[in-house]
Amino acid sequence: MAIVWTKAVSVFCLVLSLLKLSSALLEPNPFPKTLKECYDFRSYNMTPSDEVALMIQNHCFKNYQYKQIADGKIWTAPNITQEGMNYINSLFRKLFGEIVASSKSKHQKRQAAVRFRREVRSPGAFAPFVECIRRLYNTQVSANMNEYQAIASLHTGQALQSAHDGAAFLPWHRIYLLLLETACRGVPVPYWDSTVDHVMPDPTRSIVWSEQFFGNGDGQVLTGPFRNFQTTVPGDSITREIGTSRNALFTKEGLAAVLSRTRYSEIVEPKRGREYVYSLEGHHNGPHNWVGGHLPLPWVAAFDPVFFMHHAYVDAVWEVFRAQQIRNGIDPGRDYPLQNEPGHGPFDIIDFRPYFPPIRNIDAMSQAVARLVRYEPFPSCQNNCNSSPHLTCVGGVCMSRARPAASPIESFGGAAAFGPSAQDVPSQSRVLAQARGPIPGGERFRSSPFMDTRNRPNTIGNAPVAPELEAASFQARTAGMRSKRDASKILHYNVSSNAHVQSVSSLERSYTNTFIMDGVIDVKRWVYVPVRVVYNRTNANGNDPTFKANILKENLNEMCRAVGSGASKVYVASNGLDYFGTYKEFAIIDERQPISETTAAVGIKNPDYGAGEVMFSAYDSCGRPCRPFCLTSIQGKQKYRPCSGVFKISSAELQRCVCP
Ligand SMILES: [Cu+2]
Repeated sequence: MAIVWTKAVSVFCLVLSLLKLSSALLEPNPFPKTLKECYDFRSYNMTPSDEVALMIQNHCFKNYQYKQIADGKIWTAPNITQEGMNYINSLFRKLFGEIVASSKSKHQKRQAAVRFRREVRSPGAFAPFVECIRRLYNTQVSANMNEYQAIASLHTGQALQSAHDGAAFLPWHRIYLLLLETACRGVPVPYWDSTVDHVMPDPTRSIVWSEQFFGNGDGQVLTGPFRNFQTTVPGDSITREIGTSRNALFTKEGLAAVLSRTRYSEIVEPKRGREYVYSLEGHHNGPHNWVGGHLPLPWVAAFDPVFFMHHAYVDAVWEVFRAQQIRNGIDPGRDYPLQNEPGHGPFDIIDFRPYFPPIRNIDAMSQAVARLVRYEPFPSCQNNCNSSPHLTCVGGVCMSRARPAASPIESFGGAAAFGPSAQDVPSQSRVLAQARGPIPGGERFRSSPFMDTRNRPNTIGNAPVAPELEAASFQARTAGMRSKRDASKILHYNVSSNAHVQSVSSLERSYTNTFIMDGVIDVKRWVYVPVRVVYNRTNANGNDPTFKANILKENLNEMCRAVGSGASKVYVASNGLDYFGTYKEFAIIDERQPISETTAAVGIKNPDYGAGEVMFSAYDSCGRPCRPFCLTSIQGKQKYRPCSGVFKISSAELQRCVCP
């Protein structure tokens, strides 16, 4: 292993933004007041470190953006027609009627209609759900959208921030599942227990990836009940690439780790370092990433119905946790963290933007809501794997059966599409997926706590892992290694988890941007600004305390290790302050040089679509932030000066009228 960081070094990289542009004019601006206040407040009386600096940056920006959206200054929801809104509103009305009835039934001893969710492979569990999903998919709400797509569209935009990375994750998705069941007139969503796939020698062989269940898992979905499903982007057919991320499916070890905790705050995000292994949301990320294709991309994940079956399992795990809390004398309806990210507070309205149902996060934690659902116990050898013909008891645990070898999808390419030896043989589904290019879906879910070394590299070339997620995944890996031991102490699982550290260089990967601006995917709304990146390597005795690295040296070695060439990435991002849009690009710098300089082209709002305000930020592959410098004119001389990184974007023509 080549160790590039022979001694602790601190990095001082400068971002130098160019002033003049062909189509847009940028004018340096100070930080918006509330953003500045957040930075000041968060960094007050604190020993600055680079790791903390990036966290403060992210937190403050998220906070600011949330306020901007709440004030109606940014529009994030996808284009949805009035008919679509009416449809969703009618579903919410029905659901709230049921919740109200359920909250009264405790006193009146009246049983509300209970949705009995069963494992997807249990006899009779899957067919009624399929029937409903296909009905919703074949019913238009408006010319450009069917009922299923209208529901899937709720899992996009700003709502994603209030639905993920925090305590509201579980209540939000609980309401979401109930909403789909309301659309299905009470037909329950079956849950997909992927731990029974994980214990297979090769989980990609599972029966669920056959036309009997979810359809094919390699490329565009061409078989099974969801074949040829599309998102609302024209021509965007749902795609999968199972077993090609580094993440493991849901594991017994992950389940045991979550259930080893007693308080809600212990199993919800944000969790860093070794505590990540207790995060239910963290383990939920695993199957999203493992399935690949659309599922790892929050903006479009819900367009694949596998999303809902996976989330029903996550909800089931939460329900087991809640039952355990009740036995321990904790009221799960009141056990909520005190400190929360914006949108995740107990009294924040549950965020289904552009619909704001009259229900708060804490309300969705109530037993009145929980009582609407009952779960079949997880398949175990004791319950004969719920009598499923597709599960078998092996070594004390239920394991999924493999799909028949001659599954139709595998005959498309004339050979098996799965398996290590056959993965290069193109199947029709794979060829179609390859031809369509990257999915315009935004950033990925964070990496899960456990990795699976059996997984193969992604060959279709979908959107790669975003840089900050790479860093998080390092922490997750170390956490995973440690608590796997903790978890096995608790429950003595005998199953090999196949979860090991896997090191993959990300240098050759590109970053795929979403081109989503104000809820619309459109490349014309973006223009590009050249940003100069100057990477200045000084030793640890450098005299700038702000940039003094105090991350452990070993961590630096692991996190920031280059591939031996000395080349490393610096990420440059633009974040809209008064529009909803993020763009990220990276520049390759040479760490062997004392000073390395390069330029990255970063997308910002096209001023043809109106003036805007943008903030640039940059950080290296270790998460150490850069300092922005702006080109300013002082007494007729062009000079770089420290600045906020915030710019006003206005059109060049407009500017010409003002300046003679
Ligand atoms: Cu989600």
